[in-house]
Amino acid sequence: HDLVFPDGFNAATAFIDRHLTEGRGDKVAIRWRHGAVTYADLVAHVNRCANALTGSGLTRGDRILMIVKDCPAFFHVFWGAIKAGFVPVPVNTLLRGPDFAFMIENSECAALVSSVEFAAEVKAALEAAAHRPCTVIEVDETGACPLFESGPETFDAVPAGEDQDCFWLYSSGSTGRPKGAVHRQRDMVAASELYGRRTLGAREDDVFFSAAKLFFAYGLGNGMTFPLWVGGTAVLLDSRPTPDSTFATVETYRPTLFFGVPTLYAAQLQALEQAKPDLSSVRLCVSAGEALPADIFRRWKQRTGLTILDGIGSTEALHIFISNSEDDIRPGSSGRIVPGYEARILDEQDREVPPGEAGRLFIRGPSTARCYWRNPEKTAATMVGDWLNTGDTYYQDEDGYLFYSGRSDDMLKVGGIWCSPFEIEGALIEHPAVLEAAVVGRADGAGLVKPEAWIVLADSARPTDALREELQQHCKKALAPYKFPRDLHFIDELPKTATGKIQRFRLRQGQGLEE
Ligand code: 3UK
Repeated sequence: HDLVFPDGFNAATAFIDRHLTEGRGDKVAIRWRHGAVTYADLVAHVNRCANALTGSGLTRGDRILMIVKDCPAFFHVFWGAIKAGFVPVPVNTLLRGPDFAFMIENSECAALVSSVEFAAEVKAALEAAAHRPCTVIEVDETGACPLFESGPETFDAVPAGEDQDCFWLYSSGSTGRPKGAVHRQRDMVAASELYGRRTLGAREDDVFFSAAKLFFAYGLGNGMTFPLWVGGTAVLLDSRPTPDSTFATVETYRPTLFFGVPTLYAAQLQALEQAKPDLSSVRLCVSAGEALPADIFRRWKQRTGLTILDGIGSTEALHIFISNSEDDIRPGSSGRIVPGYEARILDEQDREVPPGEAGRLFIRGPSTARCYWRNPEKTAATMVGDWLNTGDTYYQDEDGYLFYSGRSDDMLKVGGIWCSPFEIEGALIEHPAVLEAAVVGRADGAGLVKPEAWIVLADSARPTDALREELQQHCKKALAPYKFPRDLHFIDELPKTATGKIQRFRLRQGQGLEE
């Protein structure tokens, strides 16, 4: 890659401070339902936050756990932390108390900043966690927070370096706890320039609206780093992205770029049978998180006239590394490698496979995470030299287009978000009616995977629809709500091998399994 970084590079200078010297102070950086934030306001709030965090006794490299909804305060805390030499760790706000408790302990965060909307789960997490952050701060519904309501509006960035730790993002695996992917100061620059500007074609006059939230690497790029990199405007939605809420946001704020996941595009297409929203401001749509079925691409084009660019990214790579582009689209494919990244598809003996043959996808590039925090085994399996093992199976055709053909683990992507079948099984088994449970992914009519549970009931329980409903509610309460099984099948016994291993492929095929 051709990116150059000055000695002592601090990412906040490139994404925040630069806008004042470039004369963008009066331009709107962020719009949402509680108002607009200009670039000058943004710089002032970031600096106040940097001062307040520095004054609260944190030391360099300390983690700041962020359980913050999409609102300007997310920007202020994230960049204030980086500018002051601390490490922000934004986490999935849909998770539950026990998940947050694990992250508090694992990160040993010195501070925790959370939106008031998540107060109940945060309280439970603080009570359960063995580690206690010394600073605990709440952001109110309008985005106000004591960290940046007062204090000096200037702050000199703490010198860092392009390869110094900058922020973390947790990524979940099929087994075990989430892993903190440690990203460096250069990573957001690399993703914003190589994918955001050069591949997607993001520009200063763009208005960005990401239905994917900022705590996902996908949303973090779409909704924050790309707009800040090109000096554009970000539009934030602080509620659940539904067809209604996303259409209303497009009509109100007239974004030029829209970022969604396949499940949302499918739901929007269904809603468009009735609704007639004005989408005329949008020039381009992007999809990631899971493969975009070619049929959704075609129907969206037919209905709206708009192109969806599918691209694959990951938390560990920070953003998209294989992508379609506006003048080079192959529906059903993830596209070509983004210039600046390299891809290798390997067989079981680590030899490169010929075109047309599927293998394990490895990538290399300037935005990949350094390691997983305090997890040498998972780090060694994933960060192999400077190559990243994506865990995906891909093949490349003769023309260089790359096609997704499954995962090499049991992980499911549901609405673009990771979902471990073992975690859902664990929640089901906690219910007294359940003796055994196995969860597999099943594609719905649009070709998108949803969790499906196969359950052996305890002797005392009867297989009724009421029990199905109860088990679904139980999962929604115990887990992040998107993880509940959409279908439940009761069976007499789970298909197993002679050694007692559940035969998931038989459940996936659903063959010969009497209910
Ligand atoms: C899967 C895809 C096929 C694939 C992400 C854009 O999804 C993101 O990050 P995660 O860590 O998940 C990564 C995994 O998700 N996947 C993502 N996009 C696609 N599979 N086609 C796609 N277009 O298994 C990958 O390994 O949650 C997406 C930008 C940043 C991201 N973090």
